[in-house]
Amino acid sequence: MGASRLYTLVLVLQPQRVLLGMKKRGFGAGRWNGFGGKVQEGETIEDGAKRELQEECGVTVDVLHKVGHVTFEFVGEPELMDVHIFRTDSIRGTPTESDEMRPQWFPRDQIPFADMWPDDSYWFPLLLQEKKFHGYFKFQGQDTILDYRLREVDAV
Ligand code: 8OG
Repeated sequence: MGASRLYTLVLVLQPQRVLLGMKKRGFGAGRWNGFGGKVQEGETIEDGAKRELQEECGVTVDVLHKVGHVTFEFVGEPELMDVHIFRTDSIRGTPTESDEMRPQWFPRDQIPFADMWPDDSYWFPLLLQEKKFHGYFKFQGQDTILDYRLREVDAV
């Protein structure tokens, strides 16, 4: 254990609503999520986050705020997933469906946790309160959390 791979995740949070996308294929298919993916060689984590947001729902963003860093371990998988989570409230363009994601706005009090990754129920409340956090979740398969740690931090 020890090797990890960098991923991004962007949540667009506005005063009354949150933008999520239904993942249409691949890892996490069938779940609502923010937008993101693997950081590519030669790009910064933040640039990777902006690129994925644009590729997956067709919108651009000037400023991203770092809000969280969560590490995922999947039993039997040698590589940890190191996910850097960002928030923004202002996007340019209209969210548009892509091959990977079908975007939809949700009222802040109607977030579809039952159809999201199970760890999101733990850290989304912190995100919605504009708090910053570090977390670790150990999964058995994609539905069962065996162990976790989550704490608020002053800086990500
Ligand atoms: O490239 P790909 O779409 O496979 O990248 C995975 C995306 O899913 C990336 O944005 C990180 C994100 N992601 C996980 N695990 C979890 C999770 O438990 N909760 C949420 N909300 N997102 C996750 O890889």
